[in-house]
Amino acid sequence: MPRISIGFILIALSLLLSGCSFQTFPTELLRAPKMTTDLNQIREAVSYYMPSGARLLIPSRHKTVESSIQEIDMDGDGIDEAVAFYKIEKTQLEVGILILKKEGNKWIKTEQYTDVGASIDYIQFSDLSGDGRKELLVGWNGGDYGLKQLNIYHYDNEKLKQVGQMSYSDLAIDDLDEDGKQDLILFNHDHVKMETSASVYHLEKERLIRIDSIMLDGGINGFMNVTTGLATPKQKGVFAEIGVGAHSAYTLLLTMENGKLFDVLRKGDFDYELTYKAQSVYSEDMNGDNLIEIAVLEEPPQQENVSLAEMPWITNWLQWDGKNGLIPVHKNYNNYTAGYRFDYPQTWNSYMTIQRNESETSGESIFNYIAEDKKRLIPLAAIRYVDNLDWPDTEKKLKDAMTEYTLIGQNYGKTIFAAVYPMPENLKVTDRNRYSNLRTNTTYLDENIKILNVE
Ligand SMILES: [Ca+2]
Ligand SMILES: [Ca+2]
Ligand SMILES: [Ca+2]
Repeated sequence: MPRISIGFILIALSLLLSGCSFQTFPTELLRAPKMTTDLNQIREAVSYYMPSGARLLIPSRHKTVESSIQEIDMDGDGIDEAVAFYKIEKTQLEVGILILKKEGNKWIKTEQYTDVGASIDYIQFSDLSGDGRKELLVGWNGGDYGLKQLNIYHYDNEKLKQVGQMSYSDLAIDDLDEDGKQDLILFNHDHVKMETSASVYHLEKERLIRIDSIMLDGGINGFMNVTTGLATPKQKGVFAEIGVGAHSAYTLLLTMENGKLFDVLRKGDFDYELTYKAQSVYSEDMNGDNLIEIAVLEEPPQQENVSLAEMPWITNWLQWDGKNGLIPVHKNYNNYTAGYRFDYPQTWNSYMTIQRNESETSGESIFNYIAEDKKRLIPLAAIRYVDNLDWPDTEKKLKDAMTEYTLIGQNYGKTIFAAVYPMPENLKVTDRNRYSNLRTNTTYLDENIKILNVE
């Protein structure tokens, strides 16, 4: 069964919501139904308590929290409070946190906290101290040298109290060693001193305690993405995509055991060739088996005259082997111009290559069999896209030519469709046999080409 892309859900939701008069965020609606019934009331209460000239803030980067108003049980009594973040437009560095609780039918203010910051990078609610109540973690943008500042607050007797403050470039929270205590991992990259480090902290009572720290590659551009999850069925890890050079990247995998951090895929002197890629691709659980895969990019055969920017990369998804290597688990072809992902047939091998031709309004990726003579390219399938306006005309032509095709969907104003080619008649026996083994059909293409997220 095809996995339903988030993009699809978002499109469906935005259609459902088009009649609403206030701005809503899809994530809020995907949670418990109570969100929708109370949300308007909370929004009204929040705007009542906000100072004049203030506007709500949304974290700029981390998508863990997509809304500026959160419903979360801060004091552990089983009832959700509402937490809002705002900025006062006139004073550039003043930001506010507002906490409301529900009394009877009304939302009333319990805390209004003012802090220094320009905008919000990150918001998270996590029980770092392990007392059953969640701490509020806010990452403020605007520090020196591009560093951000993480402030950690307890919520006690309806008041916020700052219990920790650290600078960071990127961060993650998870129980990495699965000992029941949340681990806070902070990455710091100082591009002036050319130093990078990863440190893990615990919050003990009201103090941040550093558990371990390791040095990383100092000569990097910075952190592009950080995610945590299972690296093997038994071990969690932190996966970080790190930018190097003009457009390249590598993925760092950190694990934690007995209070120590391990940089498990590093070879020798900050050599990460195992996960190096010419363009960044973020780690994710791409096959739905609950383990996070790391992506590397493979150049298909016969691309000698193709520039790196135009390369039709095949994405190879790899899992950690639990030691210092990686195991390939899946391949796909991603087209970010049209926004689709094509899960490669298992039978497709080194006899296959991809030709990609793209213009402003249309494009095609042709999947070719390389004949035994290594010269002739014989097409098996193609994924194409045209401007939505051109689709009726294109469809008529496909029908007139009796092309075997399937309509995949629409993304970024483009219509994506896939076609299969008939086998040419004049093939030699070897080519005929190989070509037959590689053949695909519109049912396979329909199920294995997915529209990528629309943001
Ligand atoms: Ca509560
Ligand atoms: Ca832990
Ligand atoms: Ca997976």
